[in-house]
Amino acid sequence: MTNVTYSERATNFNNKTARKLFEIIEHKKTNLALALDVSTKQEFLDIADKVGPYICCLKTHIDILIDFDNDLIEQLKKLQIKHNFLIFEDRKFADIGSNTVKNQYSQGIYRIAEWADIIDAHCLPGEGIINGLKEIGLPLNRGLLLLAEMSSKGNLITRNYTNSTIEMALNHKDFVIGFIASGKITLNDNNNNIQNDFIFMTPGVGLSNKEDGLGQQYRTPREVITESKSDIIIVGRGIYGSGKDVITEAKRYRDAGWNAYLERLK
Ligand code: 5IU
Repeated sequence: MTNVTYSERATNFNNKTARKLFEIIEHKKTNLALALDVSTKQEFLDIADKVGPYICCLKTHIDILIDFDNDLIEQLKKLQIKHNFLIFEDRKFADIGSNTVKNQYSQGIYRIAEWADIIDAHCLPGEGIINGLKEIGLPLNRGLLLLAEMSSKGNLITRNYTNSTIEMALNHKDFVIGFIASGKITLNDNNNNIQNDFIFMTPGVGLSNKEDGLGQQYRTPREVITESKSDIIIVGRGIYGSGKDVITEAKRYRDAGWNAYLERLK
């Protein structure tokens, strides 16, 4: 089960965004997602252009940018076509499903639904949040990730909460394409099919640091991909942190992530 290739996994999904993500991973031979939490448009576009060739997915926090404008989105879309990656807005929706999350997703100044292939949500409000987001996202062939676990120290997510999140995902396999988690997780620790039917993306990945002093906890690509059997490593400051050459670091993480995957396939 854990030695299934990314291309084989793609066939388990009807959702077009999920299939596209696996295609990009296999084509570019990278399971690296860049978490680009920088505050200016220029820095954002510059790093996205430099790192674009080495990633399958660009994870944004669009509300961090101090000079956000519509041109940024136009430029980002051009880079997406140039380098072939998906865009994941890590918005972590957490409000009630009705008009609130629907409007947060499609309206406001960011109009996330127009440009983000992937979004994520907490299931704390109940299944309505998925229904609300799905009304907007599914007609656009978008995909949703559910927050099943978090990498930060002392987070309040319990095993029961994770299990309930998985159950909600199973009811919405057309739109929920996967989870943010520390690795491949299973329902009630049973070895069931969710491992192949969902994408697992893991933040809190670093080759040098073990923590950031503010609660973030880092594990290596090998721990995440080979041992915990996740699909995608999400790396931020390990690549663009101060004094780092982003291209050198992006290649280093891409190689570490891909070699960890090849090791798992053996
Ligand atoms: N992120 C986490 N942990 C989580 C979730 C999201 O770190 O559990 I859910 C986000 C926060 C940041 C990125 O955007 O992933 C990690 O960035 P660094 O690699 O710079 O720590």
